[in-house]
Amino acid sequence: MTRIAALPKVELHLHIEGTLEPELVFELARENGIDLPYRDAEELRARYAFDDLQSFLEIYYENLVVLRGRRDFARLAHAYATRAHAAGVVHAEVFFDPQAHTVRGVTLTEVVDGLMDGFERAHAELGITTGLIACFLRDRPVAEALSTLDELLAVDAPIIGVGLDSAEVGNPASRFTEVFDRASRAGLRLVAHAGEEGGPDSILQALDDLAVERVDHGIRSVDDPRLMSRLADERTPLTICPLSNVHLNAVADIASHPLPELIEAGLHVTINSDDPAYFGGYVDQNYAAIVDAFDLDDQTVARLAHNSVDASFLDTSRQQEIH
Ligand code: ES4
Ligand code: ZN
Repeated sequence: MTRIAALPKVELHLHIEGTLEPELVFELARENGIDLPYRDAEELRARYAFDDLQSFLEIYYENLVVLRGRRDFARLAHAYATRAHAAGVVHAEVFFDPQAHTVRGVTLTEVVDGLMDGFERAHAELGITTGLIACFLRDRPVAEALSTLDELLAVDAPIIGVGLDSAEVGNPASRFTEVFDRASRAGLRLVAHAGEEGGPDSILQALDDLAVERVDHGIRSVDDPRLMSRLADERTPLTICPLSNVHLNAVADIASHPLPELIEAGLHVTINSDDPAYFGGYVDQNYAAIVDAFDLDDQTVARLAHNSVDASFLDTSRQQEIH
Protein backbone atom coordinates (compact mmCIF):
# COMPACT_ATOMS: atom_id res chain seq x y z
CA MET A 1 0.00 0.00 0.00
CA THR A 2 1.24 3.43 -1.00
CA ARG A 3 2.10 5.68 1.86
CA ILE A 4 -0.27 8.59 1.21
CA ALA A 5 2.04 11.27 2.63
CA ALA A 6 4.78 10.11 0.24
CA LEU A 7 2.70 11.07 -2.83
CA PRO A 8 3.43 14.66 -3.93
CA LYS A 9 0.11 16.45 -4.06
CA VAL A 10 -1.53 19.85 -4.35
CA GLU A 11 -4.32 21.06 -2.10
CA LEU A 12 -6.94 23.04 -4.00
CA HIS A 13 -9.83 23.37 -1.56
CA LEU A 14 -8.72 24.65 1.80
CA HIS A 15 -10.12 27.56 3.78
CA ILE A 16 -7.28 28.96 5.87
CA GLU A 17 -9.85 30.04 8.49
CA GLY A 18 -10.94 26.40 8.65
CA THR A 19 -7.50 25.36 9.87
CA LEU A 20 -7.96 27.26 13.14
CA GLU A 21 -7.55 24.43 15.66
CA PRO A 22 -9.27 24.84 19.08
CA GLU A 23 -5.85 24.96 20.80
CA LEU A 24 -4.83 27.91 18.60
CA VAL A 25 -8.19 29.61 19.27
CA PHE A 26 -7.34 29.53 22.99
CA GLU A 27 -3.72 30.56 22.52
CA LEU A 28 -4.65 33.59 20.39
CA ALA A 29 -7.54 34.51 22.74
CA ARG A 30 -5.13 34.59 25.67
CA GLU A 31 -2.57 36.67 23.79
CA ASN A 32 -5.22 39.10 22.54
CA GLY A 33 -7.06 39.37 25.87
CA ILE A 34 -10.29 37.93 24.51
CA ASP A 35 -12.78 36.07 26.74
CA LEU A 36 -14.22 32.95 25.16
CA PRO A 37 -17.52 31.32 26.14
CA TYR A 38 -15.75 27.93 26.61
CA ARG A 39 -13.49 26.70 29.40
CA ASP A 40 -10.91 25.06 27.18
CA ALA A 41 -10.10 23.66 23.74
CA GLU A 42 -11.76 20.38 24.59
CA GLU A 43 -15.07 22.07 25.43
CA LEU A 44 -14.89 24.04 22.17
CA ARG A 45 -14.10 20.89 20.17
CA ALA A 46 -17.13 19.20 21.71
CA ARG A 47 -19.28 21.75 19.85
CA TYR A 48 -17.98 20.51 16.50
CA ALA A 49 -20.99 18.37 15.71
CA PHE A 50 -22.87 19.87 12.78
CA ASP A 51 -26.28 19.31 11.24
CA ASP A 52 -25.49 21.05 7.97
CA LEU A 53 -23.40 23.78 6.32
CA GLN A 54 -25.21 26.60 8.15
CA SER A 55 -24.65 25.18 11.63
CA PHE A 56 -20.95 24.82 10.82
CA LEU A 57 -20.64 28.35 9.38
CA GLU A 58 -22.00 29.86 12.61
CA ILE A 59 -19.17 28.51 14.75
CA TYR A 60 -16.59 29.00 11.97
CA TYR A 61 -17.37 32.74 11.82
CA GLU A 62 -17.65 33.01 15.63
CA ASN A 63 -14.13 31.64 16.21
CA LEU A 64 -12.61 34.28 13.93
CA VAL A 65 -12.84 36.81 16.78
CA VAL A 66 -9.39 35.65 17.97
CA LEU A 67 -7.72 36.67 14.67
CA ARG A 68 -6.96 40.32 15.38
CA GLY A 69 -3.76 41.29 13.61
CA ARG A 70 -1.05 40.44 11.11
CA ARG A 71 0.83 38.13 13.50
CA ASP A 72 -2.28 36.02 14.16
CA PHE A 73 -2.79 35.39 10.45
CA ALA A 74 0.91 34.55 10.10
CA ARG A 75 0.61 31.94 12.88
CA LEU A 76 -2.44 30.40 11.24
CA ALA A 77 -0.83 30.21 7.80
CA HIS A 78 2.45 28.81 9.11
CA ALA A 79 0.69 26.12 11.16
CA TYR A 80 -1.37 24.98 8.14
CA ALA A 81 1.59 24.93 5.74
CA THR A 82 3.63 22.88 8.21
CA ARG A 83 0.84 20.34 8.67
CA ALA A 84 0.13 20.20 4.93
CA HIS A 85 3.82 19.60 4.17
CA ALA A 86 3.74 16.59 6.49
CA ALA A 87 0.82 15.27 4.39
CA GLY A 88 2.88 15.48 1.18
CA VAL A 89 1.40 18.77 -0.02
CA VAL A 90 4.02 20.54 -2.17
CA HIS A 91 1.74 23.39 -3.22
CA ALA A 92 -1.59 24.72 -1.92
CA GLU A 93 -4.03 27.18 -3.48
CA VAL A 94 -5.54 28.54 -0.29
CA PHE A 95 -8.92 30.23 0.17
CA PHE A 96 -9.44 33.10 2.55
CA ASP A 97 -12.58 35.12 3.28
CA PRO A 98 -11.65 38.84 3.19
CA GLN A 99 -15.15 40.01 4.17
CA ALA A 100 -15.21 37.79 7.28
CA HIS A 101 -12.39 39.96 8.61
CA THR A 102 -13.07 43.42 7.16
CA VAL A 103 -16.62 43.42 8.61
CA ARG A 104 -14.96 42.94 12.04
CA GLY A 105 -12.66 45.91 11.54
CA VAL A 106 -9.52 43.96 10.57
CA THR A 107 -7.97 45.53 7.48
CA LEU A 108 -7.39 43.65 4.24
CA THR A 109 -3.67 44.48 4.43
CA GLU A 110 -3.28 42.93 7.90
CA VAL A 111 -4.98 39.75 6.69
CA VAL A 112 -3.05 39.40 3.44
CA ASP A 113 0.33 40.49 4.82
CA GLY A 114 -0.06 38.15 7.78
CA LEU A 115 -0.94 35.17 5.59
CA MET A 116 2.00 35.94 3.30
CA ASP A 117 4.38 36.19 6.30
CA GLY A 118 3.35 32.73 7.49
CA PHE A 119 3.50 31.16 4.04
CA GLU A 120 6.85 32.75 3.19
CA ARG A 121 8.33 31.42 6.43
CA ALA A 122 7.01 27.92 5.68
CA HIS A 123 8.40 28.14 2.15
CA ALA A 124 11.85 29.08 3.46
CA GLU A 125 11.76 26.25 6.02
CA LEU A 126 10.11 23.48 4.00
CA GLY A 127 9.92 24.45 0.31
CA ILE A 128 6.10 24.30 0.21
CA THR A 129 4.59 26.92 -2.12
CA THR A 130 1.17 28.56 -1.91
CA GLY A 131 -1.18 30.80 -3.85
CA LEU A 132 -4.02 32.81 -2.32
CA ILE A 133 -7.60 32.77 -3.60
CA ALA A 134 -9.94 35.44 -2.17
CA CYS A 135 -13.47 34.07 -1.71
CA PHE A 136 -16.56 36.27 -1.70
CA LEU A 137 -19.28 35.43 0.79
CA ARG A 138 -22.37 34.61 -1.29
CA ASP A 139 -24.74 35.34 1.63
CA ARG A 140 -23.60 38.97 1.73
CA PRO A 141 -24.48 41.75 -0.76
CA VAL A 142 -23.01 41.73 -4.27
CA ALA A 143 -22.01 45.38 -3.80
CA GLU A 144 -19.80 44.34 -0.87
CA ALA A 145 -18.12 41.67 -3.04
CA LEU A 146 -17.49 44.29 -5.74
CA SER A 147 -15.94 46.76 -3.30
CA THR A 148 -13.86 43.97 -1.74
CA LEU A 149 -12.53 43.04 -5.18
CA ASP A 150 -11.74 46.68 -5.94
CA GLU A 151 -9.87 47.00 -2.66
CA LEU A 152 -7.90 43.79 -3.31
CA LEU A 153 -6.90 45.19 -6.70
CA ALA A 154 -6.15 48.66 -5.28
CA VAL A 155 -3.73 47.30 -2.65
CA ASP A 156 -2.25 44.96 -5.28
CA ALA A 157 -2.97 41.95 -3.04
CA PRO A 158 -0.87 38.93 -4.05
CA ILE A 159 -3.83 36.75 -5.05
CA ILE A 160 -3.98 34.30 -7.94
CA GLY A 161 -7.75 34.06 -8.13
CA VAL A 162 -11.18 34.53 -6.64
CA GLY A 163 -13.80 32.10 -5.36
CA LEU A 164 -17.29 32.05 -3.91
CA ASP A 165 -18.24 30.38 -0.62
CA SER A 166 -20.53 30.40 2.44
CA ALA A 167 -24.26 29.47 2.33
CA GLU A 168 -25.05 28.05 -1.12
CA VAL A 169 -28.79 27.39 -0.95
CA GLY A 170 -30.78 30.59 -1.56
CA ASN A 171 -27.69 32.52 -2.68
CA PRO A 172 -27.29 31.72 -6.39
CA ALA A 173 -23.97 32.16 -8.15
CA SER A 174 -25.70 34.07 -10.97
CA ARG A 175 -25.89 37.15 -8.71
CA PHE A 176 -22.09 37.43 -8.84
CA THR A 177 -21.59 37.58 -12.62
CA GLU A 178 -20.29 41.15 -12.57
CA VAL A 179 -17.83 40.39 -9.75
CA PHE A 180 -16.35 37.43 -11.60
CA ASP A 181 -16.26 39.31 -14.93
CA ARG A 182 -14.28 42.09 -13.31
CA ALA A 183 -11.91 39.62 -11.62
CA SER A 184 -11.34 37.82 -14.91
CA ARG A 185 -10.55 41.08 -16.70
CA ALA A 186 -8.01 41.79 -13.94
CA GLY A 187 -6.24 38.53 -14.87
CA LEU A 188 -7.46 36.47 -11.89
CA ARG A 189 -8.35 32.77 -12.05
CA LEU A 190 -11.94 31.78 -11.19
CA VAL A 191 -13.39 29.05 -8.96
CA ALA A 192 -16.63 28.72 -6.97
CA HIS A 193 -18.29 26.42 -4.46
CA ALA A 194 -21.25 24.72 -6.15
CA GLY A 195 -23.14 21.46 -5.77
CA GLU A 196 -22.24 21.01 -2.10
CA GLU A 197 -25.78 21.49 -0.74
CA GLY A 198 -27.16 22.95 -3.97
CA GLY A 199 -28.11 20.80 -6.96
CA PRO A 200 -26.93 20.53 -10.57
CA ASP A 201 -28.44 23.93 -11.41
CA SER A 202 -26.09 25.59 -8.95
CA ILE A 203 -23.12 23.93 -10.72
CA LEU A 204 -24.45 25.06 -14.12
CA GLN A 205 -24.62 28.66 -12.86
CA ALA A 206 -20.99 28.49 -11.68
CA LEU A 207 -19.95 27.19 -15.12
CA ASP A 208 -22.14 29.32 -17.36
CA ASP A 209 -22.67 32.55 -15.39
CA LEU A 210 -19.31 32.80 -13.62
CA ALA A 211 -17.11 30.86 -16.09
CA VAL A 212 -15.24 29.08 -13.31
CA GLU A 213 -12.25 26.89 -14.16
CA ARG A 214 -12.78 24.47 -11.25
CA VAL A 215 -15.88 23.55 -9.26
CA ASP A 216 -15.42 23.37 -5.49
CA HIS A 217 -17.28 20.27 -4.23
CA GLY A 218 -19.54 19.64 -7.25
CA ILE A 219 -20.67 16.31 -5.79
CA ARG A 220 -24.32 16.87 -6.72
CA SER A 221 -23.34 16.61 -10.39
CA VAL A 222 -24.10 12.89 -9.89
CA ASP A 223 -27.78 13.85 -10.01
CA ASP A 224 -27.49 14.96 -13.65
CA PRO A 225 -25.91 12.53 -16.15
CA ARG A 226 -25.66 15.23 -18.87
CA LEU A 227 -23.81 17.55 -16.53
CA MET A 228 -21.49 14.70 -15.56
CA SER A 229 -20.64 14.06 -19.24
CA ARG A 230 -20.05 17.75 -19.80
CA LEU A 231 -17.68 17.99 -16.80
CA ALA A 232 -15.84 14.91 -18.04
CA ASP A 233 -15.61 16.21 -21.64
CA GLU A 234 -14.42 19.65 -20.57
CA ARG A 235 -12.07 18.15 -17.97
CA THR A 236 -13.33 20.59 -15.37
CA PRO A 237 -11.70 19.69 -12.05
CA LEU A 238 -13.88 19.04 -9.01
CA THR A 239 -12.27 19.77 -5.64
CA ILE A 240 -13.89 17.12 -3.49
CA CYS A 241 -13.69 17.13 0.32
CA PRO A 242 -14.91 13.73 1.58
CA LEU A 243 -14.70 14.30 5.36
CA SER A 244 -16.37 17.71 4.99
CA ASN A 245 -19.27 16.13 3.11
CA VAL A 246 -19.70 13.56 5.90
CA HIS A 247 -19.46 16.09 8.74
CA LEU A 248 -21.96 18.50 7.13
CA ASN A 249 -24.34 15.69 6.18
CA ALA A 250 -24.04 16.36 2.46
CA VAL A 251 -23.77 12.56 2.33
CA ALA A 252 -25.19 10.05 4.83
CA ASP A 253 -21.81 8.43 5.46
CA ILE A 254 -18.48 7.95 3.73
CA ALA A 255 -19.63 4.69 2.10
CA SER A 256 -22.44 6.53 0.29
CA HIS A 257 -20.20 9.31 -1.01
CA PRO A 258 -20.57 9.60 -4.81
CA LEU A 259 -16.79 9.67 -5.35
CA PRO A 260 -16.64 6.23 -7.05
CA GLU A 261 -19.36 7.22 -9.57
CA LEU A 262 -17.56 10.48 -10.32
CA ILE A 263 -14.25 8.68 -10.89
CA GLU A 264 -15.98 6.01 -12.97
CA ALA A 265 -17.61 8.68 -15.17
CA GLY A 266 -14.15 10.06 -15.97
CA LEU A 267 -14.38 13.33 -14.08
CA HIS A 268 -11.24 15.20 -13.08
CA VAL A 269 -11.55 14.49 -9.36
CA THR A 270 -9.23 15.88 -6.69
CA ILE A 271 -9.18 15.20 -2.93
CA ASN A 272 -8.97 18.04 -0.41
CA SER A 273 -9.67 18.88 3.23
CA ASP A 274 -11.89 22.04 3.17
CA ASP A 275 -11.86 22.99 6.90
CA PRO A 276 -9.62 20.38 8.48
CA ALA A 277 -9.77 21.74 12.05
CA TYR A 278 -13.52 21.16 11.99
CA PHE A 279 -14.03 18.04 9.89
CA GLY A 280 -11.67 15.54 11.46
CA GLY A 281 -8.69 15.63 9.19
CA TYR A 282 -6.12 17.15 6.86
CA VAL A 283 -5.73 16.07 3.25
CA ASP A 284 -3.83 12.85 4.06
CA GLN A 285 -6.68 11.84 6.37
CA ASN A 286 -9.19 12.55 3.57
CA TYR A 287 -7.22 10.26 1.23
CA ALA A 288 -7.04 7.59 3.97
CA ALA A 289 -10.81 7.77 4.54
CA ILE A 290 -11.66 7.10 0.88
CA VAL A 291 -8.99 4.44 0.43
CA ASP A 292 -10.52 2.64 3.39
CA ALA A 293 -14.18 3.18 2.42
CA PHE A 294 -13.78 2.17 -1.23
CA ASP A 295 -10.74 -0.08 -1.07
CA LEU A 296 -9.00 2.05 -3.71
CA ASP A 297 -5.90 0.54 -5.33
CA ASP A 298 -2.51 2.29 -5.42
CA GLN A 299 -2.96 3.29 -9.04
CA THR A 300 -6.23 5.12 -8.32
CA VAL A 301 -4.73 6.92 -5.32
CA ALA A 302 -1.71 7.97 -7.41
CA ARG A 303 -4.06 9.24 -10.12
CA LEU A 304 -5.98 11.37 -7.61
CA ALA A 305 -2.71 12.97 -6.47
CA HIS A 306 -1.66 13.41 -10.12
CA ASN A 307 -5.02 15.06 -10.88
CA SER A 308 -4.46 17.59 -8.09
CA VAL A 309 -1.24 18.74 -9.74
CA ASP A 310 -2.88 18.99 -13.19
CA ALA A 311 -5.88 20.88 -11.79
CA SER A 312 -3.69 23.52 -10.13
CA PHE A 313 -2.98 26.97 -11.53
CA LEU A 314 0.76 26.21 -11.52
CA ASP A 315 2.52 26.60 -14.87
CA THR A 316 3.10 23.35 -16.74
CA SER A 317 6.85 23.31 -16.08
CA ARG A 318 6.30 23.27 -12.29
CA GLN A 319 3.54 20.65 -12.75
CA GLN A 320 6.02 18.45 -14.66
CA GLU A 321 8.61 18.92 -11.94
CA ILE A 322 6.18 17.70 -9.28
CA HIS A 323 5.06 14.66 -11.31
C1 ES4 B 1 -17.09 26.28 3.73
CL1 ES4 B 1 -17.51 23.61 3.67
C2 ES4 B 1 -17.81 25.23 3.17
N1 ES4 B 1 -18.79 25.47 2.30
C3 ES4 B 1 -19.06 26.72 1.96
N2 ES4 B 1 -18.41 27.78 2.45
C4 ES4 B 1 -17.43 27.55 3.33
N3 ES4 B 1 -16.61 28.39 3.99
C5 ES4 B 1 -15.80 27.67 4.76
N4 ES4 B 1 -16.08 26.38 4.63
ZN1 ZN C 1 -15.08 24.87 1.02
